[in-house]
Amino acid sequence: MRQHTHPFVPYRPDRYDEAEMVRRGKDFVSFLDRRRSVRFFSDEPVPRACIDLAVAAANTAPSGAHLQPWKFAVIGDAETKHRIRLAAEEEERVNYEGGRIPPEWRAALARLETDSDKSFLDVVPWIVVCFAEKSTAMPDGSLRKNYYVNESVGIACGLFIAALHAMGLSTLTHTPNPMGFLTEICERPGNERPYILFPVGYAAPDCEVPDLTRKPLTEAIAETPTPHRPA
Ligand code: IYR
Repeated sequence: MRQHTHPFVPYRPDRYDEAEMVRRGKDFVSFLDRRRSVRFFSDEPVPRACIDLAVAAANTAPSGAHLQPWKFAVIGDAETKHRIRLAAEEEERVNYEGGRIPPEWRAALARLETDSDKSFLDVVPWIVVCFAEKSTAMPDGSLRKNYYVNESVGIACGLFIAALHAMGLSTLTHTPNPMGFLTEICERPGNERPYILFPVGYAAPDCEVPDLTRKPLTEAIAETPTPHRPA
């Protein structure tokens, strides 16, 4: 028996035979591969329960020292969504029309056809803003430092995106730059910093996305001194 200084519980994750492992893996990849980032949304209402479920999925993420340094602000009222749109567009006008995005970056973005128009922020039924907590306010008023905040919150956001996709919902990993205005509009405390803004809804019936492909596995798997080639 291992001796522990803190409580531990047994953990027995599901096991499958090899054929079943591959089948499940392929199904999962095919499911994820059907996801696309969306900029054309329907204004059709989405149940709040679905947003809560996506946050619940995010909330399962592994995190540094299990300190779970994320907060998700859920905005569904038209007035706040509009304030966010106006503030995001103001910043993005400086980026696109004021030259804050350098030419090389502009060139990389060209195929996405993005511009300073962020009208989707008015259209979507929900905006979810993920905030990262560099530190967390404790009940006694002290501040507890968090660890690996970017890694933890990034993983949580990935799970959030996957959960929305599982429910037939669409989103965009939107990072209006800079996004300090979200702290003010969402009335969040100073220990939190806006991390990603997610417009959430159904894709518009006439939604289009850039015709992009994903890089092949041979490029995703790094060369190492002892190569294990993809099967
Ligand atoms: N923040 C800008 C620019 C932008 C940057 C990247 I990297 C993108 O993948 C897409 C857009 C905007 O939201 O338009």
